[in-house]
Amino acid sequence: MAEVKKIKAAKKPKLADPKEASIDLTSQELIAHAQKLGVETIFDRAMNLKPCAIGIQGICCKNCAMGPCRLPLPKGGIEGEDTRKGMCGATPNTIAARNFVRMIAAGSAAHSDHGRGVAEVFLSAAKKETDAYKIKDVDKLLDIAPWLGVETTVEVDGEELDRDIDEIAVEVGENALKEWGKNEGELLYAKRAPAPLYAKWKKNGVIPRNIDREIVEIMHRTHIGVDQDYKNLIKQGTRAALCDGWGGSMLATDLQDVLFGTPYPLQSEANLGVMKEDHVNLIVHGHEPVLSEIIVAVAQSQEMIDYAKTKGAKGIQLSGICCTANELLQRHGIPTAGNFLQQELAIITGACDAMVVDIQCIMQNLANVAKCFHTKLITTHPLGKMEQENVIHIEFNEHYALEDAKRIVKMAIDNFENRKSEVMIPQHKTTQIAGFGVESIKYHLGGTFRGDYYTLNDNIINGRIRGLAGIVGCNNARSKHNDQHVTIAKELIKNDVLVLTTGCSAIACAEAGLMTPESAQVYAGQGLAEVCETVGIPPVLHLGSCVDNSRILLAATEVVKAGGLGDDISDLPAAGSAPEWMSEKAISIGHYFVTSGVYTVFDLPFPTSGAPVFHNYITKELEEIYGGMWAFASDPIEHAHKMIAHIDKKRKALGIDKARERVLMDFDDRRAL
Ligand code: BF8
Repeated sequence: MAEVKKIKAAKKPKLADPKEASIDLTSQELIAHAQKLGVETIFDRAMNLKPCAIGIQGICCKNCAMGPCRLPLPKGGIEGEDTRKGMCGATPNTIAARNFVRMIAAGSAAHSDHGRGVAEVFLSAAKKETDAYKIKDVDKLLDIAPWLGVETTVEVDGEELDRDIDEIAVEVGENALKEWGKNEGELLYAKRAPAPLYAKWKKNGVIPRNIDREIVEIMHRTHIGVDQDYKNLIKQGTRAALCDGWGGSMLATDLQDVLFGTPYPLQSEANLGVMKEDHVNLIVHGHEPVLSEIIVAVAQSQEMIDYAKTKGAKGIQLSGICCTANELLQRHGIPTAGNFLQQELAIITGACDAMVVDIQCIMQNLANVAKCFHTKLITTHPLGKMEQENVIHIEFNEHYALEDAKRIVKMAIDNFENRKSEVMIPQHKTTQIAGFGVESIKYHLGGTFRGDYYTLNDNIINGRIRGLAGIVGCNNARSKHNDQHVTIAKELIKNDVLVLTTGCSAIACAEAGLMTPESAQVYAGQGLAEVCETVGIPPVLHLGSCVDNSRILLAATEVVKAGGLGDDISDLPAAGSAPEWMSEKAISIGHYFVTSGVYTVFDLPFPTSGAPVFHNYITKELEEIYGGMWAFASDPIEHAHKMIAHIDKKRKALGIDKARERVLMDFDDRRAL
C-alpha cells in the first residue's frame, strides 16, 4: 500500500501588532490598513522570519566552501581557554573581526561610491558638458578648494589675483576624483581633522592612501588564509572607515553643497500625512540627489503643474523617503514622507502615483507592494535594478538629466487617473525646521558679523548646554519603529544635551515634533531651552542625510578650534549614537566616529558579541588609541544615560563640571585684578 504522506497545513503567517511595531500613529494606521487589504509588509515579515542567533553575534564564517563554520558561544559563556575554531583553525576573534571589517568595507563603499557619482557629475558640470547642473555655491567652492590642493588665487606681476571660478571648479572636480584611486600620498581631507587627531592616525599608520584601495584591501585580507590577527584586521577597518567619514562622505557633502547649494534653516513638514489625495503624489527614495534635484525643478515647473491639472489633479506633491528626502528637504524644503520602515506604507496609501528610487536602503518588496496598487515603481540607477517585471527602469544619465526627469514626472501624472483602490492617507504630519550645518550653526550662534562657534562653546562651558550628541542611523524592523531614536533624543534634551541628527533618525525626530524651536520649551531642560529660545533653534538639529554625518565631524572640529574645550574631538563633552541601526553603512559610520575620538553607543545585539576578546578590544582598548570607543545598550534610557555619563566625565576632565559660583567683587578685589 502506498505510503500516505501527512501534509501539514501551512502555518498561517503571524501579523504584527501595529501598536507594538511603531510609535508613529501614521505607521500604525497604515500597517493595520495593509493587513486589512492582505498586503504583507516588513512588520509582518519580522514576526515570521527570525534572525540567526549565531550570525547575529558575528561568529559564522562563510568566506570559503569548507564552511559555513558556525562557532556558537557555549551556554554559560567561556570558562578557561576558548577552544572554538573553524575548519582552517580561524578563531572567533578572527571570524568576527573579518565579518566586522567586511561590513565596514561595504558601508564605506556605499557612501564613497555615492560620493564618486556626485564627483563625476560635478566635473561634468564644471566642464560645462551638461546644461542641467551649474555651480551654485561659489563661496563653498572657494572654501574647499585649498583642502583639495587647488589654489584660489594666482600671482601676476607680483600681484595676487583671484583665479577664474570655472578653472577652480574643474580642478576641484579632478582632484576630488583622484581621491578614489591616486597612487601616492594620503587622503587629503584627513588634514581637516584637529591636529592631535591627525597625529594619532599618523602614529598608528591608519591614514588612508586612497578610498578604493582601502576597501579592496579589506576584501583581500578577509579572503581565506590572509589576515588572522583581529587587531591588524580592525586597523584596516579603521583605514576604510576613515575613507568614508573624512573621504567619500565628506566629498559627497561638499560637492553636493557646491553644486546644489549649502543648506540653511528652512521650514517644512514630515510624515506620510504630507501626501495629498487630490494631487499627483511623486515620491523620491534612495540617496544620490543628482537626479532628484532635477525632478524638483521639473515637478515645480508650470508646464508640469498645468499638465497635472489636465488629468484632474490639483497639482503635484513631491515628497521623499530616506536620505533622498533629507537631501531635498535641506536644500528645497521638500516635505519628508517617511524613513526606512515607512517606504512600503507610502504605497499602501493607494495615493502614490510613482515612486522613483536610486541606490541604498530600497526594499525589494516595494515591487510586490506596488503590484497590489497602481503605483509605478521606477529604478533609475545602473547599480540598482529589480528582478520583478512590474518595475520600470529609466537609467539616469547626467547628460540627459532634464529629459529623464520630465519623462518620470509625466509618467507619475499620467498614472494619477489609474488609482484603483481606496485612498487612505493618515492625517498626521508635523512641522520641522531643517537645513542645519557647519556654516549655519556658525551664523545662528555667532551672528552674521562674527560667525563662529565661540557662543556655542561659551554655553557649553557655562553649563547651559551640558554637551553635544549625534544621533544617527536607521530603522530596524527588529525594534519598535522610531521608539529608540525619539526616547533617546527626548532624554538627552531633557538633560540639556543639544542633539545633532541625520538620516532616518532625523526623520524620526521630525515626526515626533522635536524639530521646532517651540519644542524646546516642552521637552528640553532649562539651560538648553534658554539657548534655543534666545537664538531660535530647535533642541534637535537636522544636519541632513547619512553622508552628511561628515557635517557632524566638521562641526565638532569647529568646536575644538573655537577653544576652551580641549584640543581634540575626544576631549569634547560629546557622544554619538545609532540606536536602531541595521545597515553596513551604520557600522562604517560608527567606526569612523569611534576612531575620530567619539564615544559611540549602538543597541544590541551587535555582530562582535560572540567573540569576547575582540568585542572587548573595540569597546575598551580602542579608547587608549583614538580616544573614542564602541559602547552598547539595549534600553533607550540606559543608552541616553551612558552618553550623558560620558559627557559628564569629559566635563569633569575639562574642569567645567561644577557651576561656577558668581562672586560679587568689591573695590579691593577689582584693584587686585
Ligand atoms: O543612509 S539611516 S536606513 S536611509 S542607512 Fe538607510 Fe539607515 Fe536610513 Fe540613509 Ni543611512
